[in-house]
Amino acid sequence: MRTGASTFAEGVDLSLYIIAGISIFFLIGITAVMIYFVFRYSKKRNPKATNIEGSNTLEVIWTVIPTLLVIVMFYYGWMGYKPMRNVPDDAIVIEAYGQMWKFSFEYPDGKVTDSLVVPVNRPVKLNLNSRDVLHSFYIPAFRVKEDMVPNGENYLWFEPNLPGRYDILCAEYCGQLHSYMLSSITVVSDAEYNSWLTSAPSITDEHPGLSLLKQNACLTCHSQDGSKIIGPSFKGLFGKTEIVVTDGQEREVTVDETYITRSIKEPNADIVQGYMKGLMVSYAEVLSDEQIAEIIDYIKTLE
Ligand SMILES: [Cu+2]
Repeated sequence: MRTGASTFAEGVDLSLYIIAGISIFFLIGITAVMIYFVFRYSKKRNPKATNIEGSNTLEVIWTVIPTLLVIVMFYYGWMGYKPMRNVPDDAIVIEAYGQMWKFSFEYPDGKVTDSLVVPVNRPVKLNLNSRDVLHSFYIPAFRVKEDMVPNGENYLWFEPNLPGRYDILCAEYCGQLHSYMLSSITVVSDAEYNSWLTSAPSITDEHPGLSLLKQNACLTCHSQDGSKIIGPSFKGLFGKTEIVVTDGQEREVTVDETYITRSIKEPNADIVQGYMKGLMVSYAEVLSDEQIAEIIDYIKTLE
């Protein structure tokens, strides 16, 4: 039976089936014996309680058998896990970044993307980085999951063996929009991979302001098409008149450079009517003034 889409799938699934099998066997066995005892030794059938003295034979049996079983579970678990920590030397190395709330990837040639494309039957190593809090990088179809630790180093690798498109998820609750942390990995032939590498646009070919919005996951909360997500849309924002709440007082502002800059650096100073306070953190330390200028320049184009 074919399971999963990487060379790890077989080992991981085998250990899952063995552990689940043993657990189900004991769940059914223990429940059955328990129900039998309830009837067989009820007060009606067994009015006088029996005093049972110890039994060495039984003690040995229920010590030795479970010990052997947990050793079996450990063995298969270990055999499934061990190859995951030994990266082949010829693996393609890609930097993977997690941040609230998106993933991004940097290929060896500097190409930056928000989803992965990899060739089939080739080992791929991902260096896992976090730009803010703990995230967990999870590709269910490949049976791999590892934490992305801020200021820490971690990695995972896999060898996809079935072309297709698979989900990438964050498996560690990382804040309000954790469930928006979705990406995908597409497994293609060697030839398709090479042409994708050279032809598909990198995020770096875009307007630098848009790249910054993507890299900093701004677009998770601010749409570009006028739809309302968590924060106001960027569409038609520049030059617009907004009613904002400042220190509990409503006031009217015209969206200009100063207003956008302040909203990026002190997002909770002015809250646009109809939106919630406290959902955005300050980007004063993250974005330089030049970068903020690029973003504003890009927002101006969204009429
Ligand atoms: Cu996350």
